Amino acid sequence: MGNIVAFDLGASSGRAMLGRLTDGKIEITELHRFSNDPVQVGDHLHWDILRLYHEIKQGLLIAKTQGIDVESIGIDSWGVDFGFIGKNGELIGNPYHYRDHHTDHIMEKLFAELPASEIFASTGIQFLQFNTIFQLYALKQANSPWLQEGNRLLMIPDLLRYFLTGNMHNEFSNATTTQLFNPIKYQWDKELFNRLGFHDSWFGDVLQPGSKAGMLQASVCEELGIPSIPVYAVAEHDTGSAVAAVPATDQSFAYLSCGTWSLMGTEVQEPVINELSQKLNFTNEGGVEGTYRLLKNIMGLWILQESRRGWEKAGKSYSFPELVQMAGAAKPFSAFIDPDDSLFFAPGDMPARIAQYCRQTGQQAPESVGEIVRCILESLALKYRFVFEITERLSGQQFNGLHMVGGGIQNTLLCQWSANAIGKPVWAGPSEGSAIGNLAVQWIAQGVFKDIWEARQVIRDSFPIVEYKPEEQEAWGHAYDRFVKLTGIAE
Ligand code: LFR
Repeated sequence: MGNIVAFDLGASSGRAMLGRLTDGKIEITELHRFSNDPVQVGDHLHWDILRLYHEIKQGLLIAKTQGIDVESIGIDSWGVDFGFIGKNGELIGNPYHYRDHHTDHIMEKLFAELPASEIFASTGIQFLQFNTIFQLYALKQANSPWLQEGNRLLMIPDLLRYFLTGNMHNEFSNATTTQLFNPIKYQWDKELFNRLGFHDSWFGDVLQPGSKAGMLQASVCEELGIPSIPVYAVAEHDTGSAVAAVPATDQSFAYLSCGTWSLMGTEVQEPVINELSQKLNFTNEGGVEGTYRLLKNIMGLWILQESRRGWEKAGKSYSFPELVQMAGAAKPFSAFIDPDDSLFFAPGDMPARIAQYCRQTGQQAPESVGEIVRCILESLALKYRFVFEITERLSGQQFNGLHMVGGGIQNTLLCQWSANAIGKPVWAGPSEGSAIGNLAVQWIAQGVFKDIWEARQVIRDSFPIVEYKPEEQEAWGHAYDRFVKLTGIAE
C-alpha cells in the first residue's frame, strides 16, 4: 500500500522516513538523515530553518531518484519555537533556539504582570522558561522589531508547511506548547494575549492532527520535478507523534518518550488542571483525537549528549555504546544529580556542572568518563521513578509497567535501570516513535486506519518490543531514598 513520508525533526538531527503498509504491517525505511546544527550568532542561538527546509526538499528528491511515488507527507518537530511572517509573506529573522539565554529569568518578570496560577488555569501547560509565551515576552522586553513587523506567528513545522504549501495554519498539538492556547475554551486565549500585549492576529486557525493542510505548491513541484501531493497536519509536536505511536493495548498506560528530552506521563481525555498539577509542574499538551498528554519534562539524555560533545571538543570521541559500556563498568550509586536542576539546561560543560552539583550536595564528584555517565543514567532512572509515581497520583491510575519509545531505548542499560528504579516492567519500542506516529496519523487522515487505537495495534504487530523485568530491587530502593534526600525533589 502507498508510500508516505514522515519528516521528523529533532534538536540534533532530522530524518525523512518512508512508510509503507505490507500485509497489515508497517515497514519503515530511512530515506534521508541530516544533522540539525543550531547556530550561535553574536549573543544568540538560532535554528537554521532554511537548512531544515532544504533538507526536506532533499528528502523529496531522494524519494524521486529512488523511483518512489510519495502519496503524502507530514512534518513533526520539537515544540515552542516559532518564526514571524511579515506583511509581504516572508519570514522575518531566524527562529530562536529554545535554549537561547534570552528567556533567562523572564518567568519572574512575566509573573509580576500576570500570576502563574492564572496562566496555568487558562492553559494547563507546565512552566518552562522557553515556552512561546515567555519567548514572546522576552522579545517584547527587548523591543524586538519582530513584534512590530510580524503579521503571523508560525511554529517550526507550521513554517516548513507554509514554505511547502503557501498556506498558513497553526497545528493543534504544537499550538498547545505555546502556553497561549486554552483547552477549555478550545481556542487561543485572547485574554492572555491582551494582558500581555500580544496581537490576536499573530495566531491563526488551529488545524487538528489528521487534517489536510494543503498541497505542495507549484513552485516547489517545479523546482523538484515532482507532482503535487497532500501535506497533512499530523501531531506536529514530536512528543505528540511519539505518544501516538506508543503500542499500548490498555487505554490507561504510562509512557516515556526517550530522546534529548525524557517526556513521561499518561494520555488523558481531558486536561488535568488543578492546584496539584500546577504545583508538580505537570503539563497537558494536546494530542491526537482530542486527547491530552499529562506529562512532565525530564532533562533526559541531553546531559549525556552535551557531555559527549564536550569530550569530543577536547579530542576524546566516544560512541554512545562505548559510553554506556563504561557506565556499566563503573561503581554503582556513587553520586546523584537532579537532572532537572537548571544548571543542566543550557549548552556547556556538563561534567563540570555535575561536579559543582556534587560539591553543593556534599557528594564526591564522579571523575572518570564511566563514573560521569553512570551518574547521569542512574539519576535519570531514579527521576523516572519519582515522576512515574506522581503521574499515578495525579491521574488516579495505577500502571502495570512503562512503555518507552524513542531513540533513547537503544541505551539498553537505561531501559533496564528504568525497570529497576520503578520496580515494574519496561516495554521498549519502537525507537522511531515520532516518525511512526507521524506516519500513523497520515494513514488515519487517509482513512487507512479507523483511529489511533487501530494504528497502535498495527504498530504493536510491526515492531519488536523488548521487555525489561525489574532487577536488584533492594539496592535500587535504597538508592532512591538517598536520591530523594540528596536532591530535595520531594520538598
Ligand atoms: C521534545 C520536545 C519536548 C519539548 C521540547 C522543547 O523534542 O518537543 O516535548 O518540551 O522538545 O520544544
